[in-house]
Amino acid sequence: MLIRTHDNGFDHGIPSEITPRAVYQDRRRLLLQLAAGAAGATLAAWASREAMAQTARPGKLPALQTVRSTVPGAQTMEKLTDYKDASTYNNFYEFGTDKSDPARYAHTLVTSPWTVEVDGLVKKPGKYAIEDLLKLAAQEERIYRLRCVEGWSMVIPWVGYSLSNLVQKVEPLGNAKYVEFFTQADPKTMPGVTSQVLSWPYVEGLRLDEAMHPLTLLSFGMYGEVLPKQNGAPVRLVVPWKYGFKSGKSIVRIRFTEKEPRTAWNRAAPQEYGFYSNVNPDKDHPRWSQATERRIGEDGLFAKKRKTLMFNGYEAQVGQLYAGMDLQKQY
Ligand SMILES: Nc1nc2c(c(=O)[nH]1)N[C@H]1C(S)=C(S)[C@@H](COP(=O)(O)O)O[C@H]1N2
Ligand SMILES: [Mo]
Repeated sequence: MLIRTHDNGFDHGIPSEITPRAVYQDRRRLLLQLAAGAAGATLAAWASREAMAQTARPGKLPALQTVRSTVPGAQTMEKLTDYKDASTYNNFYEFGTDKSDPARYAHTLVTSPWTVEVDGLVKKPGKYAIEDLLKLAAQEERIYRLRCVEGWSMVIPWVGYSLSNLVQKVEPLGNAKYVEFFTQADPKTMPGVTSQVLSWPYVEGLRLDEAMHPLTLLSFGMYGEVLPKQNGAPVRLVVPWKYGFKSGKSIVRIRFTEKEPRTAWNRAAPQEYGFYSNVNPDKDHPRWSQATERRIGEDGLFAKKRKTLMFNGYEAQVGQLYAGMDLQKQY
């Protein structure tokens, strides 16, 4: 019965609101005991997922109503990264280059009112208030791995919907081949924007078919709540088969273009960061290997690192997007 109830993945809901704390803590203990006794890695994974589901929503920020995602690849049985790690170990250079800077300084970011402009090669350009964008499609919970180019990774229950919902709504013209994402760059509220470390605003890009892929998530939340500012509130991208830097935070404009966009990281170091930036254990960064990674919160600094998977483990879903391409040259 335990297995039947959870074999579709992560049943999130908002258990902390509907289940008294003592009840779910007891339930968690029972499930962990059960997992330990009955053994079997699969059952243990299920049980720990269940335990996580009972505690995942940290309860600090407004909750988001979600439905279970049916997109292939949007569920994983891996252990979730603790919310604390996911919200305190960040890259968001607009607030500084240290991993702890975003959690410390992002409180100054003003996320309301917020609008996202959609323009370029589309039939229906427009400006979306964040409230309207949020309601464009059902909010799904999707558990994605995100692997940073620096060699660490996390497993996060994101909330959002496929970017394709928005793309279809604005109707790209026939000559639109790429999508360019511009993020907020306000020196008054983002202290890092006065530094020279990148050219601002932070720009990212996807090929139109990548942007249309069902796994490409326009994300408004994580762990059942709206995004913390340090994770890219109020709206960011999550592209799970690409290195983390492709997942632009705090997006203000989405432009459809014919030409491949110049991205912020490609501008800063073209030898090191190509346009595609697909996770690829066989293509090293010029200064370090990409073959392994460290899972934040699980693999200690001295633990043997885990192997990085082609396309971050999403090869079955996205491999065909790159059929015939030389991934050593087009990285
Ligand atoms: N606007 C903006 N978006 C950004 C970045 C940034 O510096 N600025 N850093 C990227 C990098 S390098 C990573 S690894 C991820 C980290 O996302 P997380 O902090 O939510 O895990 O955000 C990406 N999005
Ligand atoms: Mo990154």
